[in-house]
Amino acid sequence: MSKLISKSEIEKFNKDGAVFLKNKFDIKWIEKLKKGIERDIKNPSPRFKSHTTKPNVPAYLEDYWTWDIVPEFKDFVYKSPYAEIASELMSAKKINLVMDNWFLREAGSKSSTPFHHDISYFDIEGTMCVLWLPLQPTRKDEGVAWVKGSHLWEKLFLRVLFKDGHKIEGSECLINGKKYELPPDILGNKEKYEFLKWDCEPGDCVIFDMRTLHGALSPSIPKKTLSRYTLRVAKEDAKISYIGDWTSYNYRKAMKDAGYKDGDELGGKMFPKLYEKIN
Ligand SMILES: O=C(O)CCC(=O)C(=O)O
Repeated sequence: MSKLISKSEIEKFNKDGAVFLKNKFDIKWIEKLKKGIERDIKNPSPRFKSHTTKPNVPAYLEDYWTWDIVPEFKDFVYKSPYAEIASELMSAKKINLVMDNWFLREAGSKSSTPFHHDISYFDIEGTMCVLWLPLQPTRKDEGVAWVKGSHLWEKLFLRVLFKDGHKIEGSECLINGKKYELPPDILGNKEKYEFLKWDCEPGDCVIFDMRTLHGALSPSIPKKTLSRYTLRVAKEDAKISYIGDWTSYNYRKAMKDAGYKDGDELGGKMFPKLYEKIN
């Protein structure tokens, strides 16, 4: 029986590929994550980057895989209600961490999020979901929009770089029997799709399926600096699955060095267990 979310929220997540959840996170978590971003910006990981190519203009910034170096993020990952909420949404017995990120669009930034789905960026397959947690009030046109139902298309798309220009990485290919295609031109064909987007107050969030396409739909330029924390987790069916070199990121080496092999279940240092259902 679900305790933290309703049956209709679970149905929406399964049917639409993204669900808006009102006021699920205490404001203390929001304040903590903002402090985490401030700390990270002062002392970023080697993965920190700006997606804005022009110098001296408001930027779109990101760091990722910092949960074990920023104490505020570690606290959120292990102690916030997210892992349990995710277990209810995905009917999971067990939840393991996949990866965290934060994104920050400085006031006036013209850089935006390309349409993509997260599944292609990870050497993991199985049932996974993503938390998108805005840390300031964020109007629906200032954030991200989700393509309703796109998690059920049974398609895998090549990854798109967030850097201005939104270059597609690699070319169509077949890996481990799976076809990776060019992503559809969502912005050029908006009338073909149904979009989901929500106004969010601090404490509200969107949780979406790892396969759901999402990106910035509107060219709206934020008047205030906006940031969000995102966190990917997996159900017990998830396994390590190294995909093509077109997705080679610097953490694949860390995964291989730590001994993760194709077909391994998630666990250990990089993908710790966050929640397990009792009985
Ligand atoms: O919030 C953003 O700016 C981008 C989030 C996103 O696309 C993701 O986490 O996959």
